[in-house]
Amino acid sequence: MSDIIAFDLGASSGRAILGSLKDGRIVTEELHRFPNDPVQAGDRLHWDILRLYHEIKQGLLKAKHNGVTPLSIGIDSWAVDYGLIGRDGGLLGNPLHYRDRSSAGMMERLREELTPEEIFKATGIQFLPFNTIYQLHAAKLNQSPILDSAEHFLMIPDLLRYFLTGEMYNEFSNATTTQLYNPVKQQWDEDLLQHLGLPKSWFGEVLQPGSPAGYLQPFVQEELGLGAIAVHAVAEHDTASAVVAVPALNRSFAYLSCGTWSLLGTEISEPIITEEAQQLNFTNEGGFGGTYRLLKNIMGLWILQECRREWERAGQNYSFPELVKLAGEAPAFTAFIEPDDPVFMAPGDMPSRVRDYCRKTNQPVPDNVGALVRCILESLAFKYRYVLEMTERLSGQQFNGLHMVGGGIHNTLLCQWTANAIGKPVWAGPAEGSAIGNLAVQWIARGEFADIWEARRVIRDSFPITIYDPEQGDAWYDGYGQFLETTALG
Ligand code: ADP
Ligand code: LRH
Repeated sequence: MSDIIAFDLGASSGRAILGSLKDGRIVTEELHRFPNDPVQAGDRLHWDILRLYHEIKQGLLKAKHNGVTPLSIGIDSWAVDYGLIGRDGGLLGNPLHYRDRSSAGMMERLREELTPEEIFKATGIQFLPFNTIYQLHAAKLNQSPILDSAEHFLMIPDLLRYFLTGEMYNEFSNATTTQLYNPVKQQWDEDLLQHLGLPKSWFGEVLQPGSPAGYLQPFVQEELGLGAIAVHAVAEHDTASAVVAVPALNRSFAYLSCGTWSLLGTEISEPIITEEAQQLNFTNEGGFGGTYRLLKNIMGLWILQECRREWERAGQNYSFPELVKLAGEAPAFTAFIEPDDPVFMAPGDMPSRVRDYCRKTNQPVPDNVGALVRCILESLAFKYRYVLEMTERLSGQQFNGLHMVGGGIHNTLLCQWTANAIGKPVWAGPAEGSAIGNLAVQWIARGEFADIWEARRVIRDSFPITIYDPEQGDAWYDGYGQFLETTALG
């Protein structure tokens, strides 16, 4: 009996995946999948946290109806976002979405008081305008009334785990993404908290991934008709879980976790907190077993998701496979964008923003859906090469290929174009990386796997990996030059 459940909440959708071990292999079954639709209310963009909690309970009920009693469950989600708990134990307000506009400009505001060197030295975390530190600074400056009643700070999976168990803990991998955690001192950075005027008492005990984190509390047991199921803190940052699931055979590997965001980097054993890392705006996010993820965020398939949403609003419905097909039929290398231009960060009319970018950079303006999608996907593939080369420089390693995990690997054109752009093979799989990494950490905690390397070997044997060898080398080499020039990255 090895049945356990991973709840994996991405920025675009969530799922409950049942995992079991049979004959030395992992077998997974999708119990439940649900959209994760943010809610704009007035001028605020929120996550629908109670809906997400409802969906987790639906997942548990579906397991029960299938006759499964899991031995353990774990939750992972996107990073940086949080909720505050008041003195009565209740959630204060609805957690904001990291794309909410209230944190815009806050990184710059805080830099007037603390230098980037000070913040990076304390945390090793990349400067992203929506990091928790800037969200909390915004709440302070806007005199958010919930700060007055708050007693505890919980990140999204901490919060959902708390709803299930009644116990409050902060999990390590997610805690590091706040840019408030000091990986050298291995604790919340008291100087930063003090500077921001945030009480230290809000920030609780930090659990390592793989730690026991309680049991379903009696209310939940009664409501769902279930017993006291064990809950584990897994690598609760979805990217941390995704990297656990990279089926690498040796310690030196590069990965691309490809979903709403594209996270490209390598796994290291000590954070690299140097001037060069700061200059290149790399991050050192905490992982399983004391590892760190040296990586950079790339805007990713978010741009395509938003295009699709905009076309849908205009009454044109395209599935992702249809969009990929149209891109494949469009002419190559006609226009590029810099995917990480801040103009692509906020939700909105993405096709117009892509066209405006091309117009402003004196490129042909993509005038149909296929051309526009091709422009986005080729630009992403080239940006992957750019960041892979930076990762090699910074980590002092040479990679002979790139592992891709996440829903983005269903986009076979993107996988092939990434191989073409980097001039090295892409090994794609598994698509449900975060959920599988979540399961793996629970099995390690339960003693089913000796360590992460055994888990990775079993993952490699259990899920198909598609190999994309680079093609059309000369054309993609020239295309990269064109990309660097038009995006001013060169
Ligand atoms: P997240 O966890 O961030 O919500 P996922 O890892 O689920 O994201 O990946 C979602 C993305 O994967 C979508 O935005 C889409 O671009 C891509 N994708 C998913 N399925 C397909 C498909 N069948 N064909 C092409 N792309 C796909
Ligand atoms: C990917 C992710 C990423 C964070 C972002 C907020 O889902 O967790 O690692 O930077 O969401």
